Amino acid sequence: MSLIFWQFKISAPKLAPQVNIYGSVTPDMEDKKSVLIALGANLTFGDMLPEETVLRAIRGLREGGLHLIVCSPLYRTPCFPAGAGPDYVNAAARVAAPRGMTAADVLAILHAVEADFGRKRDTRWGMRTLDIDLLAFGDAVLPDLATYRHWRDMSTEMQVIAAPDRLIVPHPRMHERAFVLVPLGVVAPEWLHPVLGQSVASLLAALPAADRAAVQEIVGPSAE
Ligand code: A4P
Ligand code: MG
Repeated sequence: MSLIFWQFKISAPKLAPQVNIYGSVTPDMEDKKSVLIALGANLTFGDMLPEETVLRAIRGLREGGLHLIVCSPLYRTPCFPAGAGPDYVNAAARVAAPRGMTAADVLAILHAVEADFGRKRDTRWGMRTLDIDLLAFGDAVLPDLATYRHWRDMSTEMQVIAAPDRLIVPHPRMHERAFVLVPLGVVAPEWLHPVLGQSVASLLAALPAADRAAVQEIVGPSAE
């Protein structure tokens, strides 16, 4: 446990943003694409607190075959929609995928890690022990621009009841959420949204200041 927190502390932005904390990307890894991942949890899994679940899930990404390039600190964030449950713990990671791995392959790894941490899909936007979303797979727009726009432009009322039956990339709501963009701003501030044409840093700056301020970094215990 302390080792995981140590890794988390090393990756904290004040110390060393964009540091490759897990060694070099090997030649069989595709390093050019930004594969960006968001993690969130707001329910305990057994006696495991959401903080620990998220940290262990980040390690699970590696065990699933992804190479972790950098991860953000953990953040405590108010539940969206407001009042629908306890605060969340959120984080983001930038990973490299082995050459030839598709976005669907990456999503399958994310789902396997979610399952390891007791994820159940009962309610859309419901409370969860762990949610891992594929935010971006380089500059891919999947399955196509029209389908991406359909999900992005859906009314909030429809979003609550309708879940996509296929992978949509970039994640259709990533650009409007401080709980996604604040952690992502640490690991990939310059990534350009392939449809909106804006960087993570500029999407983040466009959010209401109150939304950004509500995302609070969690300071882990020291490694000593
Ligand atoms: N799916 C399609 N595209 C993707 C993608 N890019 N990444 C599919 C991940 N999954 C994708 O997802 C529903 C279906 O979308 C799945 O079949 C998946 O294969 P889900 O994870 O089962 O359901 P969900 O988590 O309710 O949907 P989603 O889209 O992940 O929800 P959101 O929009 O991420 O909202 N408040 C705070 N503070 N922090 C949070 O992290 N998260 C949510 C979930 C709500 N409120 C929150 C947070
Ligand atoms: Mg999800």
